Amino acid sequence: MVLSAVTVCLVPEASAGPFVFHDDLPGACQQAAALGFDGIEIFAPSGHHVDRTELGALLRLHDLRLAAVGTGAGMIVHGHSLCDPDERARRQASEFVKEIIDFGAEFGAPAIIGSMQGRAGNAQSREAALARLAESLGILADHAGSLDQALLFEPLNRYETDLVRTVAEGMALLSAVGANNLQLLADLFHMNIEEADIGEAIRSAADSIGHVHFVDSNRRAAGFGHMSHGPVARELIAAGFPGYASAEAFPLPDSQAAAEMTIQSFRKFFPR
Ligand code: LER
Ligand code: MN
Repeated sequence: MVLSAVTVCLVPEASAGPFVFHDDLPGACQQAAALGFDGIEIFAPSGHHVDRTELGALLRLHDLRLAAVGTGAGMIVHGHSLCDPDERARRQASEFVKEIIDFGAEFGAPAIIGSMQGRAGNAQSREAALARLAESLGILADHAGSLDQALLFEPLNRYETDLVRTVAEGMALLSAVGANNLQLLADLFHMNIEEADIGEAIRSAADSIGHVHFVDSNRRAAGFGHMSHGPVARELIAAGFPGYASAEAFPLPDSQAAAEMTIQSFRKFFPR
């Protein structure tokens, strides 16, 4: 069964980012639960920012699960990257991610590597950057595995990275790393830019997809753009996808309306 989730951003530097709820974790939990979401996905400043006792109490109170935790604050706030040519900087990036993996694991949730993949840029060749990224991911997947967790890797569109942009490139990276708990995150916004056929891309990698960012063509809530979610849902359902379709979308026209449109679309495309 496909599960529903909605994002909550707690990173001030990402206050204009594509997250449905911002700042107010108790309020977000209350609204998510009232709309019937199965879980929340948290974008946190670090692995130590959220009070774990308080989060546990909120999740229990609202019967929600923690779907996943983002690591992008490492890049946005600290400039960390898992392909940094400087070994010490790369290790710091890994340490930052490890702390978020530990935080998520306490609640049974995987961490997401998206922007932390970094860019080759002019500092190194794409091949060298991909080799460094693969090495970092191997270390982090082992760490997540030691806590019985998956690790999610997210291809991004061309305006955000020059490393891994498509599901096919993501599959190649997974093969290079060779860790069976490393899975792909399929963000429909990035796929809408990079894939020739989003449904086909999902079918080609269905067994390796562990999480979906459920969103529309314009990065607004699913239902507020022109994406055809039908083929996406068909492929996920046909594959028996057991993970979350998590709304990583702008809070437009506001958080409540974005969350409502998301759950309405979710119920339409993933009926129970
Ligand atoms: C960034 O565009 C994104 O989609 C996030 O999920 C990655 O951290
Ligand atoms: Mn995403």
